[in-house]
Amino acid sequence: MNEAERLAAFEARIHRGEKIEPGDWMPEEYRRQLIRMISQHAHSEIVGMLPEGAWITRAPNLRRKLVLLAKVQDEAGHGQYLYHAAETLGATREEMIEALLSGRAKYSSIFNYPSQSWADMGVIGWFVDGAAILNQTMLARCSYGPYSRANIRISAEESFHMKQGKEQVILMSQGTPGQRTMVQDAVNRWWWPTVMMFGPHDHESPNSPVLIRWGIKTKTNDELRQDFVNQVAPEVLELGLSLPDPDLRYEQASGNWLTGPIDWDEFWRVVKGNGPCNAERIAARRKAHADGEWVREALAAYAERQPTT
Ligand code: FAQ
Repeated sequence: MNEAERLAAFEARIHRGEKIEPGDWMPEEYRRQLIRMISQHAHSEIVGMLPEGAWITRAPNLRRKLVLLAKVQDEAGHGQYLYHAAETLGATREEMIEALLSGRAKYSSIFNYPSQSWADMGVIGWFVDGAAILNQTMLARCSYGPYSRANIRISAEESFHMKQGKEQVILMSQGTPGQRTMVQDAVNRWWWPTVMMFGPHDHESPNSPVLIRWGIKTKTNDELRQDFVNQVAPEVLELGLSLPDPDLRYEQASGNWLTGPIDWDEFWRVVKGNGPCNAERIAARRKAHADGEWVREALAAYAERQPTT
């Protein structure tokens, strides 16, 4: 088969709903896009441990501590599944980690915001994991087998994360005046960054057309963002909380909750490394990597001493 015939056969497989597996022929651009997306996703899970990890020692009781500990540990596991999925495409772990630690790699903008109170643990679980689930259940249907399967598992775990967060917000919104103030403040701070984390509007999303053509994304950034707002906005209002958007309104004709304009300048500032916590997040990952040096050395020495078969 020549190149054009290979591409046509590849696209026909995707069209039939078949999964593309690691050894299969694929266009170089399909491989490049997947490595880009999966490694960014893996980095997001690993960096995403930091805002919540900071609150493990300050959990108000043992049950909350256990739940938060399990959640943060799950995020580490998600990072591992995803790095493995990217490795099946030829990316090495060392290259990916180096890209993260040098600041070249992207990871989700959302994790460059600080977690300022215990209420943030509830709101992150509900909003951020809720947003991640919408994105990841879509990616669980993607055309690349290893990424699709990783997202099936991740989504199941995220759904527990989302529920524990929502439960906390519900409880705090019915609690003391102090707790209500704390949870309202967390909602105010996390709403817009979560709305932004779905990425730029469709007409400004350079990667979307090829990702959709090859079945990597099956919904666009704006479609997923709209699903999120439709799902979460009425539930937040139902709890007697407000959202920091004076233009938010329900549109009868479309059945959609419409937001006011998104501050894309803020989004790009954060993506380009100038958000409130970008430097702190990278410094924390560099320190963890340096602290783990002796473990990597010990593993390499152990592997060297094993008899070769
Ligand atoms: N942050 O052309 P598009 C989680 C970049 S996991 C930073 O629209 P695309 C779990 C984008 O990379 C959350 N950069 O890009 C958890 C591209 O730059 P590039 C992460 C962003 O790929 C919960 C440029 O802008 N999930 O939360 C962002 O078609 C709680 C142009 O954009 C994933 O990574 C952003 N928000 O769509 C953990 C899922 N948005 O690479 C702990 C997989 C866009 O060309 C606690 N990824 N950019 O230089 C995706 O679904 C997609 O990559 C999107 C972006 C939707 C993120």
